[in-house]
Amino acid sequence: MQKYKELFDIIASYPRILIYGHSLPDGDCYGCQIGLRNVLRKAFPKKEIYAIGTGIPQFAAYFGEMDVVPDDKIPGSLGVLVDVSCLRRVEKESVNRCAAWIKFDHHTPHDNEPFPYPMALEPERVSCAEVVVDFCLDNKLYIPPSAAAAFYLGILTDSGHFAFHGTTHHTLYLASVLIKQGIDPKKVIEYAFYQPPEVRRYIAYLKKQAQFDNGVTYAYMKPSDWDAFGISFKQAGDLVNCLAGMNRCKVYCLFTEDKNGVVRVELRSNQNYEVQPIAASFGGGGHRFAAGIDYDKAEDCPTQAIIDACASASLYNEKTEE
Ligand SMILES: [Mn+2]
Repeated sequence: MQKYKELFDIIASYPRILIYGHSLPDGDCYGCQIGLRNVLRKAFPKKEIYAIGTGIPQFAAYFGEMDVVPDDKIPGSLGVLVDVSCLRRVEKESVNRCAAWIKFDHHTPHDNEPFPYPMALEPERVSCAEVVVDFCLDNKLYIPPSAAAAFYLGILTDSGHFAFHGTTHHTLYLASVLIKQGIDPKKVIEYAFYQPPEVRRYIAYLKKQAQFDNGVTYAYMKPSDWDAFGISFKQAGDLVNCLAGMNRCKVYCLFTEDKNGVVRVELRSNQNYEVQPIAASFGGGGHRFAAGIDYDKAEDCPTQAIIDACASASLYNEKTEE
């Protein structure tokens, strides 16, 4: 594909490549960063290629460590964004000091999240890892087993074990290509969906706190709620999918407040109600059926207004598109 070739040529023209992802990295973001780094290191052994950000520390021993890069290495580098819509949403602000930028992404585009640089943006994909793997295949790049495992992690987590809207025959095809590279799919699943006992205990509590109103399942969790279980803000905020099966709801949403007042809002629908326009109307973003909003201060989070907006979410009719 022409755009994959163009992105490859840009990567080929820089001596140093820095791969960035979004804040609170998930399996898709981390998997794309590690996977693309390991592919490019094989393709370009003379270049310096780094994955920058927090990654998922508890996965590092199996899938690979993130890199720490001295500040003076940033200028002159190509910044490659994966699974993130725009520079503002990148986890590490050093991205702003790169010489140029490209991205691989699958977020629904929005005017508030401009990216006026070369990119492969494919919002119909259930995971960004699929975009990156297709880029590798199209350019005939060797995918080492370490990269294949990381990409497989990305596909598995963003597709919810191949269950979410956007999973296609091509998703499964790419999964089979990755497995052929010599990965252990069972091991990747064990990592991807492992929940420590304290998280399982918190999930039981979270479900008890959840409310159901006007077709919306929701819970607002304060620091005292999750801290008592010995889990982190990120672990607590990642659990929106636990609310999915509780009621037959249009939309389910999880509000998680951090100790410093930050509120993370996650909106989902498994009944084809569009949540991305709702998130965007409150300054957030994401995908058609999975989106989020962040607030720096709890008092700025209009909890009831968000719940009300979810109650009047519109049903997506695929037939009217294309
Ligand atoms: Mn993703």
